[in-house]
Amino acid sequence: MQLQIVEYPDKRLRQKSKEVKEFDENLHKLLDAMNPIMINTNGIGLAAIQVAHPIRALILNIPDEDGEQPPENLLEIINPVIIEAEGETVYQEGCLSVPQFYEDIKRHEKVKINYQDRDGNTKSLEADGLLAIAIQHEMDHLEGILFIDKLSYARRKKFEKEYKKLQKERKAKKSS
Ligand code: Y12
Ligand code: CO
Repeated sequence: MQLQIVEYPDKRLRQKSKEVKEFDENLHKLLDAMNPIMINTNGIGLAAIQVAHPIRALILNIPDEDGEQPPENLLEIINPVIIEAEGETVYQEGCLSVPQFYEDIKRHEKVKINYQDRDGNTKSLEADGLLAIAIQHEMDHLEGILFIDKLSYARRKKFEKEYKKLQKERKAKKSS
């Protein structure tokens, strides 16, 4: 399956993703294809909508203390729901759909989620640290929300200006 990352300001990122009801080969093929894209682009999290599949599925692989992302650490999270959230933390986030931009974003420090695995089994996960932040970032994608939506008005304006310039430069580079 050939997948490409959808980049801001593509409107497809603003869709609300649909609940996964079929835990079949199509879902498995999509999840299997998402993993190499995430790893090869130095990502730690990727929602299906970022590869143009608006379903409530996301993958995460938080680097270990050596910066490695072994396949056994891969988390596949389907139809997640946050059932508990506490605390506050700020972390500099980035997103594969908003290349070359990083910004401090406030999130809950800890979350507990219920979700399903690729076979539809119900699971529960308590997360803190970077995992909790990444879960919240990826779950926002399922609602069509991007981390840049959380910036102040002034910061967002600055971002739009900088991002347009970057996009122009990237386009010029590609066509040269
Ligand atoms: C903290 C940090 C990130 C998240 C959400 C998941 N975000 C990512 O995985 C972002 C990855 C990313 C990777 C990049 O590197 C390449 O594309 C090669 C990158 O660099 C550029 O765009 C040039 C930007 C972002 C949650 C919490
Ligand atoms: Co993202």
